[in-house]
Amino acid sequence: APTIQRADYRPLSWTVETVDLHFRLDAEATLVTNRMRCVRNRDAAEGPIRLWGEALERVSLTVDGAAPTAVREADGALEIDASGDAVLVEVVTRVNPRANTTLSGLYLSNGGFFTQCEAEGFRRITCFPDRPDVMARYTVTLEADRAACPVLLSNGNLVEEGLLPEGRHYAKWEDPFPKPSYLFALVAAKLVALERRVTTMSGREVLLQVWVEAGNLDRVEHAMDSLVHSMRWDEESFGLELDLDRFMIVAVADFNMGAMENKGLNIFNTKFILAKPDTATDLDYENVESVVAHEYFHNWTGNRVTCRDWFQLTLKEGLTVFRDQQFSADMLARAAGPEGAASARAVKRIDDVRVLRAAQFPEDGGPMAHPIRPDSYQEINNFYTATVYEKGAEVIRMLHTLLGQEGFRNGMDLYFSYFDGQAVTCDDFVEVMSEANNGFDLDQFMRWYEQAGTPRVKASGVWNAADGSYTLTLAQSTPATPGQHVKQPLVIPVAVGLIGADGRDVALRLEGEAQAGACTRVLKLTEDVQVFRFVGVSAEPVPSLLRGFSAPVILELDEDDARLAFRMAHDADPCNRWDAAQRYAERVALALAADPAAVVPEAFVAAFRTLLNDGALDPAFRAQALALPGEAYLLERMSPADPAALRSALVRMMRALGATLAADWLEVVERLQLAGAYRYHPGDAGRRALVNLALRYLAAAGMADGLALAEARFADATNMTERFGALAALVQSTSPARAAALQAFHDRHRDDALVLDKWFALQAGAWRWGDAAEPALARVRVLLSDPAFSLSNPNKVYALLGTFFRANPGEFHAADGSGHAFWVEQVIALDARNPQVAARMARALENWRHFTPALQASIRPQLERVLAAPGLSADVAEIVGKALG
Ligand code: BAL
Ligand code: ZN
Repeated sequence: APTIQRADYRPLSWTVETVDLHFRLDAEATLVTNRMRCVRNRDAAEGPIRLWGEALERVSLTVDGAAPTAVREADGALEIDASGDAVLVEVVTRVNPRANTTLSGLYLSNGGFFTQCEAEGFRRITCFPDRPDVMARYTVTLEADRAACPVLLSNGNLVEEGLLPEGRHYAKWEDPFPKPSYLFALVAAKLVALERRVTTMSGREVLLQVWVEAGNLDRVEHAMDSLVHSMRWDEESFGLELDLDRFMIVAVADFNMGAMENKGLNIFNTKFILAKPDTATDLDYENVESVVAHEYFHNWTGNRVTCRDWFQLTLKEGLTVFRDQQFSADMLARAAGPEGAASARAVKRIDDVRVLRAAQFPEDGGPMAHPIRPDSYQEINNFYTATVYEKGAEVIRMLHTLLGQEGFRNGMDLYFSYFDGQAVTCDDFVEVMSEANNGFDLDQFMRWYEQAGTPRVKASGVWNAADGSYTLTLAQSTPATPGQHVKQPLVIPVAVGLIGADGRDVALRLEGEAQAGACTRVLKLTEDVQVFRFVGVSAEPVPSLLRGFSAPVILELDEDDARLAFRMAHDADPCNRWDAAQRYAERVALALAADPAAVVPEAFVAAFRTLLNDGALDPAFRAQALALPGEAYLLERMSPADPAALRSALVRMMRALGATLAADWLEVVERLQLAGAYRYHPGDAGRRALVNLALRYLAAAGMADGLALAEARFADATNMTERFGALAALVQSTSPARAAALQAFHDRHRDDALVLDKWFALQAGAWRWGDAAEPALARVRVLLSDPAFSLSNPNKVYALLGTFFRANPGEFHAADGSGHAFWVEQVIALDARNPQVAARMARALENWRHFTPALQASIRPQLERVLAAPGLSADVAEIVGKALG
């Protein structure tokens, strides 16, 4: 596929003012009549009207009612010569929703019609200048069989509905706001809604609806609450109000992404809507809340102000992820109450950092490395990445840190006042942030948008007893990434604290300052190397750097084990306290991986025990700090990456920590186990998380008491968090109860697709705990033929194959290459149905060059096989081509 360059952006010669769409919905032959008023763009070079179309049959095309005089096909688009300043183009297309297995464009799910248009799905429905800089007003008429599709929805307001002959009916919708085509949506299905009426900050009454299949109506309350909370939060935090009279969310079981922010008609993967205690875990509840918020927040950051082109994706995604992270932190803090608020925020921050390290750091270190604002792509669907989203959010967070809460808010206000209703760029955003803050210099900061790769900050500190000074030297560098060999220094906010021997923070005073100030301060690293001198430091301090993970960098600091243990016990910054535990665990894991005879050091177990038994610490925090670092992250830190050796190390660590601390873990279970009805609350969730972790360690170590507890808890659990936690502990052990528990879980939830996803994922992710244990691949192959499994449903694919490929490296990279051969089979089978999903699975091997020579030798021919497969999609070709490139 051709490579598209950011630098090649040109405005279109013709844009669209209004679109009048008529759908005659039919499962195999839907007729789409599109009447659009095209207007000449005076700001662009002269040229033809350009309309993209894909996977559709063009039935007719007229311009001002007549056959156009000149029509050509060029670069996949129709080019129509037109004269004057405005013309009416009518194009009629026929599409086949049933045959559309890509889930992009118009497709069927369980007999209903749904759409997904971001990024380029609208062109699979009708011919259109399908780019985000074409913002038009839409009127949509849907016509369908009344019995099969009693509910007909589209963007905006319902203006008309009625009956038609032959059992059909119609509905007409009007969206008052101009929007890009990627925000178009329709739903025609058999659904029911939970409704709520709320009043916005300006006193308007609005109707909120969450639409689901009738059998799911008992699990939408939490999504509705989340929506109401999101609305309030955006009003209070940013002064942003819902701008429509009606806001709809629809849940669908077949969906490529998590959810989609279509104007006034969000469409969601059921996974991020449906939640009730018996079927959803605390994590599911949390995810529902944050995804509902994310999509709702897009109404302003994405929809009212949108992206000029797809290279600007982080303009809306990074900003909206930042907003949903702030929202979740506020919600958790509020629920935790004044005493628990700080810890609840920290736990959320740690979660976000964990995701960034597990998903984004490896991306930044591999063949797909790209700046948050990429310079080129072959297939835009491949760029809905952890870099654009999560690192993008970190970049916004740094702006927030540099400008302060108020400065950031002023920038946001100015952003909306300048750009409401427009399609803009990341430069526009950063410039307005500067303008709203007295011209705050953000020129160098823009490099965060330009450079790929995770920067390293190397820190060293020297305490001088003679003059009581502490000199901190910070040096930054960013490794070369594909196509980008030379890197410039970035603006890196480094939040710093100095911990005294008593474990308390020292009040900081930089040389030249009159008096000491706060205990944490943000140093601005802008050069390759910079020296900061603190004075009035009477004893040698322990530095705590990058507090709150103040920048998306890798901090390199020489710390011995004793220092890490000290920070695990005393760092006042919870993020860094967690990080100290992670660093210590990483060190032990890598040492064990390098030496099969090595044992887990006693000092490490002791440091772990101190944290575990620190009753002053929030259980949620302890659960975070005592969980071993993720395998994906550790593999990235290992050179060469050896998944089998790492797995063996982690097994030994789990067993040692489980066995040596058995009494402590058992006490945790005893003390923290909850009775009473389930409620989704951060305090309760933290306790459940720590108890589940305790069971994991005990079961891994094969402790009889622990296994008995897990079995009992599995049998008696009154909610999914506990039931699934206990099941996971049993599955990750040699317990003979394992198989029966899996079967019981399956039987109990056999009709629940989302719960079965958990069942698939648990087995695909299982480690091998005994010599006799079945390899995960053998189990995955069996499950592929399970009647509940389907390659057509993305959730199933992510649960079974995604978990095996991405979350079970110790098994996937089996030395005999069986996992890699299986990967080829599955990627090719998926690609024929759904290239977006296939490409996500394909990414599981992109960092193959980090692996041992033996694994590289096993993987390379498999990548080559995929690349040579006939009819390979552009999506997978880009991933595999770059991996081999
Ligand atoms: N815009 C695609 C889904 C999301 O990021 O909200
Ligand atoms: Zn988004």
